[in-house]
Amino acid sequence: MFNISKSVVAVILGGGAGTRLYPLTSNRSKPAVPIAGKYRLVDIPISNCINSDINRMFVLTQFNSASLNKHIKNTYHFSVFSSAFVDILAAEQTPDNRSWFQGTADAVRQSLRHLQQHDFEYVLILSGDQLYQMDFEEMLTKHVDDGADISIATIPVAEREAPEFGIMKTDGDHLITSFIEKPKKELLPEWVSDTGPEMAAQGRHYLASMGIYIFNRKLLFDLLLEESPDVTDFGKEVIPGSIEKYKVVSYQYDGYWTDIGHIYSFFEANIALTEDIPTFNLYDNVKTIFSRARMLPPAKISGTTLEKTLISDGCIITASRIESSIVGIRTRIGHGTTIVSSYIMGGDFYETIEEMNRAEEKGLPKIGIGDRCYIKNTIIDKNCRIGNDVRINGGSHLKDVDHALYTIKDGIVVVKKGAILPDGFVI
Ligand code: ADQ
Ligand code: ADP
Repeated sequence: MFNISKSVVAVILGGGAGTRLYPLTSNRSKPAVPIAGKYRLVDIPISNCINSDINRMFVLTQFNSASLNKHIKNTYHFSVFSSAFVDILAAEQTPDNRSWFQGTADAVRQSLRHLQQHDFEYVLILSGDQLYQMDFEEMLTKHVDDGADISIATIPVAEREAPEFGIMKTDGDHLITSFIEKPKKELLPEWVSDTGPEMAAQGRHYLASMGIYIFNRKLLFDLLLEESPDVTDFGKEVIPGSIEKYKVVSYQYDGYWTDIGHIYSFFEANIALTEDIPTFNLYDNVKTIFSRARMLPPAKISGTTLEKTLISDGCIITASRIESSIVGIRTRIGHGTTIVSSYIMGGDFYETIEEMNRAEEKGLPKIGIGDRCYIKNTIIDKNCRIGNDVRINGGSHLKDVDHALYTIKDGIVVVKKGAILPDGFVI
């Protein structure tokens, strides 16, 4: 029997060029993007690892933002007696490599010289932009029992989503027999699988890769350094190229899992947390989502009707109504304001009364959201100053745009970090 904490090292893919979550990633690396009011994206894979007893983790990121560093440094403190760590590996120029990570496999290849200093038998490769709670120990046990070289976590998906994923077919023993990365819609009929009666009843006939892989140590090093030193991507090259040569096995997962790598899916997954019984459970006694323990005061709310809303620590709210929304740490919201289906990320600090008065003298709104505003289908990044009587009515009637203060993508308005929207501003 293996000891999971001693035999596994996890590598979390923290993002490429970062265009998909733009503008949330214009000032910070993707793993540092705030989610669910008080967490960061990277807390999800890290928490899944910790809850699975995997406690040596590398976070690979294209650039090393101050907020990511600070978050990791202030959050994940392990005992001096354990070998646990979370290390950020940012793409770096070295004498023999002058480029950024060219893709997921290239990112892992460049991290191998850091990995090789540790003792382990298996590498767990994870995406940094997915919302799920998964027990990796179960996946690893199956990997070992099957005598697999590579295991891929898979989930049944419907026809509409299938073209966004790597789709595979397996034999009766879950051995992957063929794999296609992001198939065109017209090819889908050839890729139908038996996903079980429950999944089939939901129309989920395609077995998709979750982008979660277990590799045997030696194979990963041999593959990326000797056999295919030029491949750059797991989904496009490494996985399809390994099916014939190695024992590549599917681990089918039937729980909740969603990709949050695009503004719309990120928005939807956050708002879904406000449901009465959300599919992603933050309120679990065992599968804790870890994040930074901040010494923030309780939220203070006055005269506000709250419907299906998550309010984070340290907020000061006197709004009229907030509905199906997430309100992040230290958010201030003024009188008479209504917020519907929105994610307000909050603030990194409080302004003092003097600072607010000085800002007002200069005609600058306070940090937070002013009085009598109406905000719908919007993400407001941290430290924004939204004046009084501002109206932001996001929705599919709006065209995509990249404005200096905000963007609109798929009907979702994203107000950029630190943006100042003056009194009466309308989007
Ligand atoms: P995608 O998610 O489209 O498909 P990709 O863009 O390679 O694949 O991203 C995978 C993960 O790696 C993401 O978390 C991304 O942010 C990160 N990443 C991308 N480029 C990176 C780089 N250069 N450096 C560091 N991190 C990087 C993949 C698989 C599909 C599978 C889906 C499931 O290729 O087969 O179905 O994931 O979401
Ligand atoms: P979080 O609570 O979201 O984890 P961080 O502690 O990472 O926030 O970020 C707080 C940021 O706010 C830090 O970069 C800090 O320098 C900045 N900050 C704190 N107080 C002030 C202030 N009064 N004015 C401007 N920036 C501040």
